[in-house]
Parts: sequence; structure tokens; C-alpha cells
Amino acid sequence: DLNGYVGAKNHSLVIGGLFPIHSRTIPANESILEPVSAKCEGFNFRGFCWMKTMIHTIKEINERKDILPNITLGYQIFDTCFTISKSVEAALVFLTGQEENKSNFRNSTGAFLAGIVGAGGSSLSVAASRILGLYYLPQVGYASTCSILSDKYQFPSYLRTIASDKIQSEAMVRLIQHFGWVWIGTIAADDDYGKYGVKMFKENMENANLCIAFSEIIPKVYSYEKMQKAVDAIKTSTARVIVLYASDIDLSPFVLEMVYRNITDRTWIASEAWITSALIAKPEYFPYFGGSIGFAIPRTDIPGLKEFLYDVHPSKDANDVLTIEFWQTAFNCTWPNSSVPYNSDHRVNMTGKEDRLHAMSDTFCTGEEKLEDLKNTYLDVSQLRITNNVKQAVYSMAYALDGLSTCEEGRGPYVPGNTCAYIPDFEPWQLMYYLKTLKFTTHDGRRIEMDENGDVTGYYDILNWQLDDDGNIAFVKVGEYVFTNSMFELVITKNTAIYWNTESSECPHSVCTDVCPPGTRKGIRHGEPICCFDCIPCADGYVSQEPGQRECEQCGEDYWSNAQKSECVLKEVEFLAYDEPLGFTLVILSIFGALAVVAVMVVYMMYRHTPLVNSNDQELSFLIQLSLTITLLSSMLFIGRPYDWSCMARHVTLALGFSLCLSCILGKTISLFLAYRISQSKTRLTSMRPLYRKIIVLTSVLVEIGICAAYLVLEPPRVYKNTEYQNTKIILECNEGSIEFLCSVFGIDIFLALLCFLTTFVARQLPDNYYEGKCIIFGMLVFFIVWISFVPAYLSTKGKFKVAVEIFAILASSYGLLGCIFAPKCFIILLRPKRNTDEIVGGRISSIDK
Ligand code: TCR
Repeated sequence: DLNGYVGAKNHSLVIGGLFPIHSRTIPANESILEPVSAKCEGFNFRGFCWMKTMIHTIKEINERKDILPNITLGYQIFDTCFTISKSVEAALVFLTGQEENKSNFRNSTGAFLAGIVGAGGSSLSVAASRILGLYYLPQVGYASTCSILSDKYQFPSYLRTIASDKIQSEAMVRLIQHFGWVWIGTIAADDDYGKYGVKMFKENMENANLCIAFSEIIPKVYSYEKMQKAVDAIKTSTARVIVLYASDIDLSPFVLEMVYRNITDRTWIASEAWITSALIAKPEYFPYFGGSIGFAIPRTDIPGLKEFLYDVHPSKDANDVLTIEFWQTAFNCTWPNSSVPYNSDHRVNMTGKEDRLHAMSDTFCTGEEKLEDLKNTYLDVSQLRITNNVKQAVYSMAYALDGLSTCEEGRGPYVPGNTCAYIPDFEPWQLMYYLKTLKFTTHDGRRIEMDENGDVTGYYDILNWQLDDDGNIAFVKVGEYVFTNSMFELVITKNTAIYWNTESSECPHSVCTDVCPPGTRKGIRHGEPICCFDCIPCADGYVSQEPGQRECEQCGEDYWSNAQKSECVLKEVEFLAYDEPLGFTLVILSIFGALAVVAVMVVYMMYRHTPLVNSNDQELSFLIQLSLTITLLSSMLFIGRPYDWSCMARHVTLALGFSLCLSCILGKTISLFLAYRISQSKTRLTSMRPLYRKIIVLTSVLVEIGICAAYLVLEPPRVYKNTEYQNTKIILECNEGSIEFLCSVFGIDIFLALLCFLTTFVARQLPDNYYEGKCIIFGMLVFFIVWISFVPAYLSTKGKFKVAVEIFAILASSYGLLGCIFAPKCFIILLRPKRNTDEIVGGRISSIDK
């Protein structure tokens, strides 16, 4: 026997209904061998309320003159007991008729069945629809949200007044992104609703690059092991935010288990099926489930429903077993002389605690109990959400029938011949045509439009569980998920405070690993979700400026990473500056040297008539002094920030300075050499004329100038940013341009120096102990020693010290020449004027010169 309501006595047209008025079936007694229809237990106030709403709506439609004016609708409602088998059974009865095995869509009362409203849960709708779909019998769901029901290939006659979970799953991911969570656990009921819901949710999570920490299933039939597995997963996981996709009836054992295991500090993202459920939203569960955020169908008011719901009393009809059971359950008493069992529970002891209710209440119901004192979902008209869907589902049927009844012959939808169908003699698929193209406005002004899959658009309120002043759970609206401008939008209301069930009462933090700080990058952990990673510090020269970067970026050419690797900083530029002590000292030395040379010049000018000065070629002496000034001052070109021009200038001036200096010295030494040869050979050799010396000087300087010019034109030295030695520094230096040219430029100088040295060295035995010769030999020795030691010193230093070594060599060799060639003479000129005679000068040579 099915627990059902038949309100179709005198009606020719009925609408079927499937509601979960009980929440489970009683397991069959093993001693019974033949198959019997299972009995149900666990009275479900919510389902009862929905059923009443359907009846109320049908009454309302029958009273209305604008819909189906000449037709009175009836109803036939079955209890699905929240189980598939009961739903299938009911579907078969709808098709065949209860007692007789008729399959002409006439139900047991002989009335014509137009279509069915229901069933509640997705699995039930799926099961029923697979059978009803065979006959194309219209079925309008009010709570089944499973996404596969949109598939018209599998469920051709299924439509619904609730949006598919596809939209809710997207909304959940948007919500998760809004709060910045990335590491989410999922719990699903073991049915189509839970499994497909979580599947959709996971797909959306993956697309958003977020991760699932764990996925567990709540068993439908209580099993200790399965329940522990799910709860353990929650307990051990680091995920603080968990998505829970289940109907409230399936959820309650799980909730008890959570309470028993005392697992708090989790934030639950509730699916629409339990966010407003009175079964779960009990104050005693608040420490565990408070702060839950979930999606709910917008609530509404249904005029007249409250009065209708209150108009319930068991004494009205002795056969109305559901009302009697309602009364018994609501008031915790037994109705006298009724066979309806009171609140039985045949389940095995759940969660280790006594959860069962007594088999029989001691007290009898008086009938005087006050519904007003009652506080339960049945009478609570403040949360009409799914209830409104029930109403709209019934209205859809009615509007479709209305459309069918107002068809004008010849303009009908059916081919061929544009025929119409007639009430009550129509085929189920004919009504389907009207349902599929249905559009209407509800009593509260919403538009209901079914798309080609029989779905409606989703609108959700985002609710948050908070405690109100009376200690009850309040569903506070904190935002919405709405369809505007042809796309969905998540709006979290700014000023409403969200209650978070965390220790700090702040928005929880659900991550596998914390975001990598700047200066590090994400390193993949093999075999783990992308949200779990290691933070690997960036390599030198690479930075990550934002937190959570995947890659470190390389710094630009002149930049380098700072110590934290969080920013690129300009590299330090190194060169020998004027204002640092070393540079400054060198400048002083070179200026001092130049001044010293000028002083020598002045002395030479003043004493130009004394033998010592006069005997030597004065012009050459002057040129040597000039060139020494040049070389000394050229060292300043090496100091300071190098530029292309200073790079070119420094080597060229230096080389020219030295070549001038050395060629002048050579001019002198060649004279000495010739004098020596003359003294040796005793043959008449003409000594060299001053003009020839000048030619020597001129040619060698000209050759040098030529090479320098070619050097500058063809491959001049340029500024070069050297980063080879140190990454953090740019050493500004001059490159050589062409090595060949540089070598030849200085090669000439070396050649000249060697010539000078050799000529004087050969002539050193000149009997007259020629004074100048000695000086030059010393000078050249100093010159050689300086430049020979320069080479290893230069090669082993870097940066600005390299330049300093170079300047040192220049200064030292210049000072050396100055000191050896001119200092002794000045000494004699100034301090020993007596010795400044022709004798010491070596009259012989000077006479030759003259
Ligand atoms: N879809 C669920 C059942 C369900 C429900 C509810 C049950 C929904 N909303 C509210 C009770 C109360 C959403 C399903 O199974 O498809």
C-alpha cells in the first residue's frame, strides 16, 4: 500500500505528485518472502509542507477563473519516502493504475493523469523520469537539481522550476575565489545530487586553478567505516573550508558524527539543500556548523498558504493517516484508536549514541494541542523557497493545460493539419509541447521561462548562519548570485558582517601552502596538487616582486637583484673617481709632477746661457719637458667616469707623449752614439747635425701620429661596461678597440725606448764619462723597470685599481725620466753653479754639436 493522497474523486484531470513525506523505508522483515511494498518512517515536515502546498495551489487554480475555467484539477500524490524504490513504484502506479494493470494513463480513480510534479531528490527524479520518459509523460521537478536532468536525450519529458546545480557549482567557485581560498575539501551525499554536484564543482575548481584537498562521500545507509573515513579526512586535512553537497536528510547522521568527534573550526560551504534546513540548523549544532555560507533559492511569501497549513487536524478524516502521523510526531503523543505507528525508528544505533526515539509515546493526543505553540518547518512560512518551486511546478502544469485547452482548431501546433488536442483526451507528448514553450509570471512577479533543456535561470541568495538574540540560528543574507547583463555575477553585500566560525572570528585561511613571499618562486611538488608547492628562492640576478609568482624574472642589463631578491636595483657603477682618496692622490701627484716639469723649464730658461743648458740641444730638452708634462697630465684622463672621448684621448695622448719624449731622448743619444763611433773609428765621420735630430724626432712622432689617427678612425677604444668579475657591479672601463693598433702604438714607444737605451749603453764607455749619458741610462732603466713590473700588476688587478696601476706606471715612469734626466742637472745649475762649466759638460761633445 502506498502512502498517498487522492484528491481526485470527481475530477477528470489530475496532476500527480511525488513528495518525500517520510525520510526512509523500513527494511523488509526477513521472514517475509514475497515482495511487498516497503513501509516508511521518519516523518518529514518539510515534505509534508510541500505536499500541502501542492494541494493549496491546485485549490487556488481551481478557484481562479482565468486559468482552466471549465476544468477542475485533481491531484494524486505519493510519498517517495526519499527512496528510489518508492519513487519507481509510484511512477509505475501513475502509468498503470494502482489496482488494475491498465497502462492508459488513467489512474486508479479513473481520472486522466496530465503529468507529475516531483520528485524531490535528484536520484528519485532520475529513477522516476527514466520510466515516465518512456511514455513521454510530462514531469515537472521542484527540487531536483542534478545536472544530468538537463540532458533531454536521457530525460525527454523532464522539466523543472529550479536551476541546475551547474550554476550553483560555478557560484561556489566564485565565492571561494572571492574569499581567496584555494584548498577545499568536498563531501557529497551518496546520490546523484551529491556526486554530480561535486563533480561539476571540481571541474569548475580545476578551471579556476584551485585545488581539492579531499573528496569524501556520506553513506546513504549508515556504515560506521564509511562515516569514519569521511570524518577522518576532514580531521586530518589542512583544508579549513569544505563544500558539502547533500540533502539534509542524508546529512543528519554526518552532523551527529561531527558533533560527536567535536570537529570545529571548519567553514562549510552549504549546498542549497541544507542551508535553510531546520533539521541541521539547530542551535546545538552551531559551534560546529555556525558561520556556514551557502546558496539558497530566494525566499518569497505565498498568500493564503499559512492559513491553509494551519487548517490541519486529524479529527477531520480518520483515513488521513499522514495528518495523524503529523500530529503525533509534532505533539509527541499517540492518536487514540489509530493504527499509525508513532515515530518508529528501525535504524541501527547510529554514531554510537542513543539517537532513536521511543517506539510509542505514553501520552495520548487530545486534539486540543495548539499548532500555534509549534515551532517546526511545516509551519514556518518565513523560509518559503523550495515550497515556492512546488507552487510554480503546479502552475506550470496548469498553464500548459490552459494553453492546450485554448487551442483553436486549424491553428494548433501538431502536424499535419495544425490540429489541436482536447482535454481530457490528449496524449502526454501533446502536453509536453506546451510545457516546453512555457513562459509565465509568478504571483510574486518573477518570470519563469524554461529553456530548451527544461531548466530555469538560477538566482541565489547567499546566506550565512548566525545566532540571533534568542539563540536561534538566523540565515542572514550576505550577498547574491544573480544573472544580469547575460552573465552571472557574485555580489557580496558590503556592510553585512559575515560570521566566521574560526578561532579568530576572521575569514579563514584555506591553503595547502602559504603564498610564496616575494623573492621566491613556486616549485612544483611532484604528484601533489598545484596548490601545494615549495617556495624556492630566486637565483642571483633574478627577482620575484609579487607574492606567489611562478617564475623569477631576470633583471635588466644594468640591474641586479637585491639581497631579498624582491627587487631589481641599479648595479653599482665602479670607476676611479676624482673625489675618492686614491683618485685625488693621483691627481695631486700628476699636477705636482707637471708643476715640477714647469719648474725645470723655468730653470732651463733662466740658465739657458750656462754651459750645462747650452751644451745640450735646448730645443730637444724643451720638447722632452713638454712631453713629460703631457704624459703626467694625461694620467688625469684616466681618472673620472670614462666616456668614449676620454677613452680615445687617454691612450693616444699617452702614446704620443711618450713617443715625443723618447724620440727626443733618442735624438740626444744618437748624437752620443755617433760621438762614440767617431772616437772609436778615428776615421772622419761627420757628427750629426741638429737638423737631423729634429728629423728623427719629427719622423717618429709623425709615424706615431699616423698610427694613432688610423687607430682612432678604424677601431677606436670605447667605454665598456664590464660585468664579468662581479654581478652586482658594473665596472666602467675602456676597451682596447683594436689590440693590434694598441700594440703598435705602444710598440713604437718601446722600440724608441730600446733604441735610446742601446745607443746610450753602447756609448757609456765614452772616455769623457759623459754626464748626460749616465742620466739617460738611469732614466731608461727606471722606465723599463716601471713598465716591466707594470705588466703583472696590471694583469692581476681589476676594476678601478687596474686604472690606478696604469696611472701609477705613467706617473712613475714620467717622474723617473724627470728625476734622472733633469733633476741632477737642476741640482748642479741651482746648487753647484761652480761645476756648471764646460768641463763637466764635456766640451768635446758640445763642440762637436756646435
Ligand atoms: N536539490 C536536491 C534536493 C534538494 C532539497 C532541497 C531537499 C534541493 N533543495 C531543499 C530538501 C530541501 C536541491 C537534489 O537531490 O537534487
